[in-house]
Amino acid sequence: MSATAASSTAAARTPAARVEIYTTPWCGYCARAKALLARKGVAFEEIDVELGGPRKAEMIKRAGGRSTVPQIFIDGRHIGGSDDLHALEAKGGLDPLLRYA
Ligand SMILES: N[C@@H](CCC(=O)N[C@@H](CS)C(=O)NCC(=O)O)C(=O)O
Repeated sequence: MSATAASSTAAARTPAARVEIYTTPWCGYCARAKALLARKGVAFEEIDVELGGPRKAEMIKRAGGRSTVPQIFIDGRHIGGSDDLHALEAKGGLDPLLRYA
């Protein structure tokens, strides 16, 4: 593959943004959100809130009261859940937030 072709695929680029995703292990929406990020070559920090506790409380506070998983943050900005992430991607709003190098 030429360098030009490689750089035209999202997976070949490296986003600079910090992506955090609060999840639980058996959550289909979480899997869907993580699959989208993985497809785009986005590294993310995953925070498992299955057991509740302070990280779950932190998630709800940061998400403005939303308690479903996943909750996704890019550079500290609340994106929402899996549907929100996919909607953002569909309208072309995700890549600018990811700050691809
Ligand atoms: N529309 C939401 C749905 C998320 C959702 O329903 N997550 C489930 C787990 S897969 C959940 O948190 N259920 C617990 C609850 O509804 O309180 C999204 O796209 O993220």
